Amino acid sequence: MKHWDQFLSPYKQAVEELKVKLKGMRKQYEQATSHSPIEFVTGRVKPIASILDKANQKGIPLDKLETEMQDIAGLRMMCQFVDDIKRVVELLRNRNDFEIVEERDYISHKKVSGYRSYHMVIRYPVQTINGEKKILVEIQIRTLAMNFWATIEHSLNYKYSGQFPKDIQMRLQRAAEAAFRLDEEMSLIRGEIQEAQAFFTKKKEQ
Ligand code: 0O2
Repeated sequence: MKHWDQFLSPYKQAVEELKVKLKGMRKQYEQATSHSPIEFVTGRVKPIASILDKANQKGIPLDKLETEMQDIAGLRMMCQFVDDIKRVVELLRNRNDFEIVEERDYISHKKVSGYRSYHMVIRYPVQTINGEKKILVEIQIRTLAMNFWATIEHSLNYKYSGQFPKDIQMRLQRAAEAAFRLDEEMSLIRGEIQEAQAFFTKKKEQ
């Protein structure tokens, strides 16, 4: 247990630091009173049981976790509109406090399950008492609709241990399709939504 605490400690630090930094990006948009492409940010360190399950499933030896499991530290950035995702990706590419290792675009190429999201794997430097340690962190960028679908599918996945009955699988694919259409529809009325939001923000300030 002590070993896990030690192993996970820089991951916890990376998640905490990145939460502050990425939430800070949203704050800056708020201060500039311009539409924020970031709606909210969450972060977590993968629970030990999930690390062990995934290592087992993917045949990753435990002494290779650091280099082969990219999502022990995970951040999620939720956006209102699909177009916001591109802006967030650009914002992340322009930062110089980490290095991008890999990008996976499951929006242009959705997964068979119906999953859509943009994944960016970064190498993030954490300062420790023993010097700098570079940690792999996965940032998932998705719309609220993509997040709604993924969250529910993920909990069902636990229930069925990844083996969905055929009808549930089909319904989930239909739900993914509906989430996709919802995103499209929202994009079409984006101008209206943003005008209304600007109106309410002004009203709150009065
Ligand atoms: P958690 O912490 O429970 O969310 P793989 O795991 O084989 O899919 P890989 O190489 O690890 O692939 O990387 P990938 O697919 O880029 O990222 C894995 C993470 O993306 C998953 O983490 C999920 O968070 C998310 N994800 C990927 N596919 C799906 C999907 O079909 N449905 C949902 N709901 N989420 C998905 P974990 O490992 O599930 O961990």
